[in-house]
Amino acid sequence: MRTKVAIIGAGPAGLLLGQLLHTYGIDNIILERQTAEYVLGRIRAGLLEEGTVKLLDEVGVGGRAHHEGLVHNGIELAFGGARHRIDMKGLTGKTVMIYGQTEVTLDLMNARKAAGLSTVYQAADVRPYDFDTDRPRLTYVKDGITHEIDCDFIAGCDGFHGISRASVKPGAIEEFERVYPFGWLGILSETPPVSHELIYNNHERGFALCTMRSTHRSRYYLQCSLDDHVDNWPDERFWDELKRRLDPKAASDLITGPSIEKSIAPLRSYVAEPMRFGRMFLAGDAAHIVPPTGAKGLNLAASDAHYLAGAFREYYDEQSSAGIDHYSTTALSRAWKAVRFSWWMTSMLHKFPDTGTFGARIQVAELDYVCRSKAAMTSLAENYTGLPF
Ligand code: FAS
Ligand code: PHB
Repeated sequence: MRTKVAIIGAGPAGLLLGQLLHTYGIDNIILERQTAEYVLGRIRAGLLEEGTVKLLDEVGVGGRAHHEGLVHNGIELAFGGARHRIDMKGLTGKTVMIYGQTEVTLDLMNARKAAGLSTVYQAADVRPYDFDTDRPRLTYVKDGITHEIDCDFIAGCDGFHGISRASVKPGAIEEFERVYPFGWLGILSETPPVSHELIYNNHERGFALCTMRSTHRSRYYLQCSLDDHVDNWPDERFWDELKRRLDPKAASDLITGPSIEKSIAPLRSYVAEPMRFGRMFLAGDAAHIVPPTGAKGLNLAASDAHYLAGAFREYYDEQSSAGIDHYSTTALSRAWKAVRFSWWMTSMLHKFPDTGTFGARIQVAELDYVCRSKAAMTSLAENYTGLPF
């Protein structure tokens, strides 16, 4: 079989790239090792930048997000028992939207299916070959049969543990990483959110985040140790600990209920440079990982897809390689700014065992400065709502 662009991975990066390419009339196929149900079952991101919503609109998939998504004008930072609102819309004119990654993925999957585009789920043992030549190809196994795909380009949208980055010769990649000494224990509950906007809590017992999926479905996170396990956290313990980390009003307003999902995610910052290897390009978590404190992971996957689709469009429509030659530089420039912001939010809000009481005072001083300075609040709001593409 032959196609123009072979995409590995049906997460947000791969699905959005595939839909953008379809919109530009560029033939593509997606190879996904899991089932669609498995991909949809992963509970991950929940917050979209305006730029990401605009991309969904560009591929005709934004309707349900506009109907069901919650537009937020601000967030709150809580420390020392008080909450401080950052008026993002007032400071930058921009907002964010609460709309779960699961819904984004479902909308993109449905659009792809409706357009009759090729997606191979349960594609096992995907292997990219000859991407350092002008005749790259992929093989994969489906129902015990090995298939081969000849293509012009390969897009590695297969996440942090995918095959595309792993297929690059080690000397060809420079990696930058910071692993944080804690994780996030997340819970999903069919309960009304404690507040109409997100609350990021710095507390001496550890970080806590109050977020949501709708007006009747809440998501909460607690900083936890890396060797912790979900089994150590029955619902009652989770709710008790969350109340201890919230300000008094939020603690008294909190409505608890049975969890419908509970999981622990490790936190790391990671960037692989470059994001292009001949005719194979990395996008999304395959190239970079951010701690979710800045709500950037899904949104970076979207901006990578935007840059890469534009580069392929230039190649096919204008016979120009300028876009593909500049893709890595352009995508890394925006990715590193999101990596910095996510690191800064994580450093300011979490309990770090090794920085002691001095570190805790520095955090409170930084939070106090941010919440009193229009310039500092504007900088936070600019980054949180998403820097320009
Ligand atoms: P994804 O990992 O989503 O998708 C990659 C796809 O490739 C997967 O479907 C995988 O099955 C497939 N694949 C992998 N290897 C393959 C192979 N060899 N062959 C074929 N297919 C293969 N971001 C936020 O902004 N906010 C959050 O709160 C947040 N929480 C997160 C919680 C967790 C537990 C995790 C892991 C991530 C979280 N993220 C969050 C980040 C997350 O949303 C990612 O940024 C986002 O999924 C990136 O999308 P993709 O790059 O498409 O990668
Ligand atoms: C979420 O809703 O899952 C979410 C929102 C903002 C974050 C992290 C996670 O910073």
